[in-house]
Amino acid sequence: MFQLPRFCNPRVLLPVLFGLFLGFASTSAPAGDIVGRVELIEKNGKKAADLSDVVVYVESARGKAKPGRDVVSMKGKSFSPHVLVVGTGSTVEFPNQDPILHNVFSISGEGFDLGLYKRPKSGSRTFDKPGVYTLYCNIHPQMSALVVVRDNPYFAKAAPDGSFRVEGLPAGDYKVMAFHERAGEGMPVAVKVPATGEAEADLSLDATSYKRVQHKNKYGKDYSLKVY
Ligand SMILES: [Cu+2]
Repeated sequence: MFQLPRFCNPRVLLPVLFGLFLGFASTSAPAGDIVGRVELIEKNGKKAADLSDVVVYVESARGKAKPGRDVVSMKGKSFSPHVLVVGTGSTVEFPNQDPILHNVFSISGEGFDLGLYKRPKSGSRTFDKPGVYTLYCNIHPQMSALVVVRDNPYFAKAAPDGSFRVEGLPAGDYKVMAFHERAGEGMPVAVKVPATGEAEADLSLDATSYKRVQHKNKYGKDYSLKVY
């Protein structure tokens, strides 16, 4: 009698096909990471010891940022985290964890004003446009925060030692840059990301010409001289 080859037997063939299917399903588009280290030269010419407020991001990259939800809390008359990086369309909550009133506002871009509230209330803002938003409190001049909004998903914050990893870029040529509030944006560094693995980039920021300027309140006036 005619016999089918053994691999046509469903008991053999089905597991093989299923295995192939799983293999394809787990194969996503090839992607590599950008890893490196950033340094920041302060006004006194010394290297900054804590780089955790540095944001690293990639220019000239396709791919839309995923909107997320993030939190910047107000505690002990301070915003935490001081620097946040998010994708366009993300909503940031600003819970007040202090028993005193705070008033988050920004004059960056269109500007916004969340008004006065205290614990346990919270306010929020959705950031639809890329950019760097400086946030203040209208009561406490010492309070400030930055929200960096990016329109592609390739960004990261540096670790305190300056190391960073931007994950999951399709293979290609990119420009990677760093930003810090005292230095602004540094010079872009060109990298070639492989289909798998890592590209390396070392970035440098210059804060030697930074001058601290006391910002105004939301009315464009000096803060009250009362010490808070
Ligand atoms: Cu405040």
